[in-house]
Amino acid sequence: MQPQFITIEGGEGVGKTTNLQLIESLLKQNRIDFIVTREPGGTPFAEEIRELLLNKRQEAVDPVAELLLVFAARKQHVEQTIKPALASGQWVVCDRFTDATFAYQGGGRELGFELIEQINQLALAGFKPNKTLLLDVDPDIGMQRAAKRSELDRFESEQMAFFERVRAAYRQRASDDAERFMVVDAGQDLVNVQTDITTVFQEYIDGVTHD
Ligand code: Z5A
Repeated sequence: MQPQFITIEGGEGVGKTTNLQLIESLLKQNRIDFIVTREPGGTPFAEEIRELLLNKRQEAVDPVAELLLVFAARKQHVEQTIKPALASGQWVVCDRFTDATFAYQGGGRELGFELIEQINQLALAGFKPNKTLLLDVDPDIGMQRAAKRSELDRFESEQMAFFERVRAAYRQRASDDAERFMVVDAGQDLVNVQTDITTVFQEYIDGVTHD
């Protein structure tokens, strides 16, 4: 069985953190050895870049400068954490990856997909997840959830139009690569969201492990 690289994506307050725990328990039930990691971050160096990206600051951050920092962190993470884990036979579950860059920098910051694809090829040469769970929710609902949870970071402090563009870009990615994406309606009650995730995720695990 080929170790799988799985990512979880979605806008603010979609419930990635909440549902990661469910995914971890499904993998354990299926006796799969795995690590959980996140982006931006996943190594000490990349976690420092995460701080730079998320901290609120007076200075306006140029969108391309932000994009290059995201990929600097990602390259380090892929080489130091993700590829070694996969090579040792472990599955990797990652909270956000390159689809987030298409959504936030491509959509939210309006840099478009082409520039991101070019840098993606340069940095990662086509390396991408085997499966991606996209939790999709209306940004109004997501932001209400995120605001209840903690102080808003630099991204969460954006205007609603930014989050609408992020959502549209994620949905575009999902329709462009429908085989890789599992899309779940995360606007439902948590019980129903988790029922849907369990169904699609178990089906996916069965497909991979019974090949
Ligand atoms: N970023 C970027 O710009 N470009 C990139 O390439 C990458 C990232 C990789 C950090 O991400 C930021 O980096 C991110 C984009 C940018 N923007 N921001 N901010 P992050 O993943 O660390 O941050 P986040 O999006 O804020 O994720 P989070 O803090 O982990 O939130 P979440 O996982 O989506 O939600 P949650 O904490 O699980 O749930 C939020 C609350 O809602 C919580 O109280 C839950 O109990 C509740 N909840 C969850 N599901 C439900 C349902 N179904 N019903 C009701 N309530 C619910």
